[in-house]
Amino acid sequence: MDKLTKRDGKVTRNNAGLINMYRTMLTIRRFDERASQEVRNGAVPGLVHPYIGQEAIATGVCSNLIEGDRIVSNHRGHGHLIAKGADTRRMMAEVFGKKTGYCKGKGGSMHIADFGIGILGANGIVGAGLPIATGAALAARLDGKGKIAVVFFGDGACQEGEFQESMNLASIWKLPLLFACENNMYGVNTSYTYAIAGGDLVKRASAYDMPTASVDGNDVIAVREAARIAIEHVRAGGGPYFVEFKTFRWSGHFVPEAIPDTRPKEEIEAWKKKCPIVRFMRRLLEDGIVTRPELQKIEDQVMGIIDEAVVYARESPLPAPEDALDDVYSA
Ligand SMILES: Cc1ncc(C[n+]2csc(CCOP(=O)(O)OP(=O)(O)O)c2C)c(N)n1
Ligand SMILES: [Mg+2]
Repeated sequence: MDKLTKRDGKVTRNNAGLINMYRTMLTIRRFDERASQEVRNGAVPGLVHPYIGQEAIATGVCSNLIEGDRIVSNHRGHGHLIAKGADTRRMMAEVFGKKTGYCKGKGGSMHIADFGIGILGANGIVGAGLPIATGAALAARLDGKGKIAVVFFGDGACQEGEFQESMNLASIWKLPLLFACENNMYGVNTSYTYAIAGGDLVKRASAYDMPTASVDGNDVIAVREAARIAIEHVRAGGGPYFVEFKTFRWSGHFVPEAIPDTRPKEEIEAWKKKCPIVRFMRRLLEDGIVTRPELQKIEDQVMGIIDEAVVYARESPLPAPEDALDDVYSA
């Protein structure tokens, strides 16, 4: 394996950038650990879909984005939002259903959006982000400023009609869109090997006449490199690109654990050994990018950010009953 300190192809492995990616991955992990804990403690109305185990994907992909690029997320969206720069205090407040949250406490975890920084929203409807991102990519093309859209979606979303429609339109119109498919092997408890005809998402995407790749989604450097190649193609006007990131979700489908997790225990344990954060931390240490005390400092900073977000969320007011019909589409 190449040392991270060397230049490899066009990837400039700048130390600050690498450390920043590590900090982002850790922030995502600690955010979702804490949000899950707060749900279990009863502090949160509703539920959360933890992104724990998949942190390398949002982090590696978003590290290639520039101002003005847009992302569309899904129900497992906290990681995408943090990697694109969302404010963790307003995110946590939304998870807590508080007035200071991104949707004034009326949307919850699955509806967080921040248009100002290009986050067009998480989404509770499986597959629904795909046509939104296709529209965003069309808008980017019409604007002519070289911006792109990225849509994050799971293996389960590939069985929705919106997947087929979006892939087709993006291809015939050559839209600047990256399809970032997070294949975490299951949709709830259904294995993708059962749910996907032909068993191969890349083959399916190729049929829409776009370039494809399939990479280890638990290796942030591999993710970043695959996304860099794809985004370069997309930004240059080459049309859409499909990348499958193979990964695994550590938790049950959502927290609280109302649905029994029937995935094989050995499979879960085997994937935990491929923890994207531990793997990246080892590389950073081995290649002399960080020292253990520096890692501890990052851990302390991240815990401080998460503690602050929880205090902010706890101390914020609930939305007022008289505001219930404001900011909603129909009443
Ligand atoms: C249209 C639609 N069908 C079903 C559901 C219920 N549901 C929520 S998440 C999910 C599984 C999605 O799997 P995948 O896309 O692989 O994402 P993952 O949860 O694995 O991250 C299902 C079936 C839904 N929210 N929307
Ligand atoms: Mg899945």
